[in-house]
Amino acid sequence: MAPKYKLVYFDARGRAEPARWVLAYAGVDYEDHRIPKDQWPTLKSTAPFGQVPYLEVDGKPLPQSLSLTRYLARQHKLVGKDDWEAAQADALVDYVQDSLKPLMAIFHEQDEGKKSKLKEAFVKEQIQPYLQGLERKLQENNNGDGFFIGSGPTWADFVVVVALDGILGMESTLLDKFPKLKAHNQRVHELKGIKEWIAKRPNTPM
Ligand SMILES: N[C@@H](CCC(=O)N[C@@H](CS)C(=O)NCC(=O)O)C(=O)O
Repeated sequence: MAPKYKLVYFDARGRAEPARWVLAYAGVDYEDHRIPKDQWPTLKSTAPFGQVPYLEVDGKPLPQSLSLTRYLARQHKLVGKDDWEAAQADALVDYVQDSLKPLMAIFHEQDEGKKSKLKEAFVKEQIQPYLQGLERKLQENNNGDGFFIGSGPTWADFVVVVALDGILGMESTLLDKFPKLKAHNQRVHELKGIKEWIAKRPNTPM
């Protein structure tokens, strides 16, 4: 029997969105449970490691966004065709995490003037070498006209596109100098399951 999945997070895309894309692409039913922020203080102690997201599989909890997304991807054959491809996908996901490190400081900055300066430095400078790296990596496979690894999408494509979508929200011209990445972004958005999810998902700022 198919396992029963419940994905627990806040009412946001954030760290849960790549897992939602894996489930959407795989066509799997699940409960997309969104905790209202005001209920979090009472629920925090019930979450594994006191954090979200976590995934319940037949009632058993699995914490850590990347671990649970990788688990779902493995369950639904979205990690690549062998260990080498799976390692390539892992490396790409780690690279994306590196690229997002400056976002925490932006998120926590209270002073609006400083916040907008940090944002500008992020989109104009800090993220740029990572975009170049992603463009180059994409080009190494199928001339950049397919997906990052192998012949079809892996969860790493979803992690990249979800992250870039967040940054495109800060700067809409972000990918203009990266034609392969830009086309890849559209290609992933058009995938069956992903397209329908994006059309129906709750509209949240993050
Ligand atoms: N490394 C963890 C980080 C989880 C995390 O920082 N979660 C935040 C929301 S994005 C959270 O639970 N914040 C509330 C809290 O820590 O009380 C993951 O990737 O799942």
